[in-house]
Amino acid sequence: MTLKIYGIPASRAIRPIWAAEELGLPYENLPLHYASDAVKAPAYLAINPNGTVPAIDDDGLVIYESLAITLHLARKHAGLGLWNGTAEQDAHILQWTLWAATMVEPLTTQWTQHTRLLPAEQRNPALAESALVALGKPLAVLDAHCARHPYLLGEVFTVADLNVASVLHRLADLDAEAFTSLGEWHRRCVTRPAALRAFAMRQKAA
Ligand SMILES: N[C@@H](CCC(=O)N[C@@H](CS)C(=O)NCC(=O)O)C(=O)O
Repeated sequence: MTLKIYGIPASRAIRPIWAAEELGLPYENLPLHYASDAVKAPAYLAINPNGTVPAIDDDGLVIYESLAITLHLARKHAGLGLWNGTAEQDAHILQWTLWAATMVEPLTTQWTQHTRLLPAEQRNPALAESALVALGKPLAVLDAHCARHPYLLGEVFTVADLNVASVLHRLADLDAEAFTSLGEWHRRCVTRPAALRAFAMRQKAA
């Protein structure tokens, strides 16, 4: 198999898995758990020196950072459904991807850590709450955008939608309650056949 995706589906590895499913690419998933010794072992550190998942080996090209991986796959397979290859599209794809990585993901990570990922005794409800309050601002921006366009770049689903929707995944139910347009856009993204195939892998592995 020329495309190897490292990381269990119940991790940020779901992002490249979803992208590969959208693009119809054959791939092999190597289900390394992020909390296992294997991600800190020399063999894997040679692939991703951060000791985190995901990483990919795309026919010898090794990349880490989940959102960079999805951008790479979309560009390499331009025209297959995640990017049509125009400079205008590319600019907005980068805008939304960097927005999600810098304005949203640190807060969603803080919220997730303190609501479900950390052992109960280490969770701090005040930190969960302050992340949620701070998220109100970027989510209102996204909600206003989604009220005017079915997808982030307009009429068609692109890798920008995949990246932003996957960063927001854990918050989806809350978003749907507070931000109607955002919730509808998110549902459109995560009920795509490729998304459902990717998420089914997560459930199967759980
Ligand atoms: N910014 C990185 C974050 C990667 C990351 O933190 N992955 C988590 C799993 S979702 C992990 O491997 N954690 C293990 C650790 O931090 O030791 C990306 O998007 O790929």
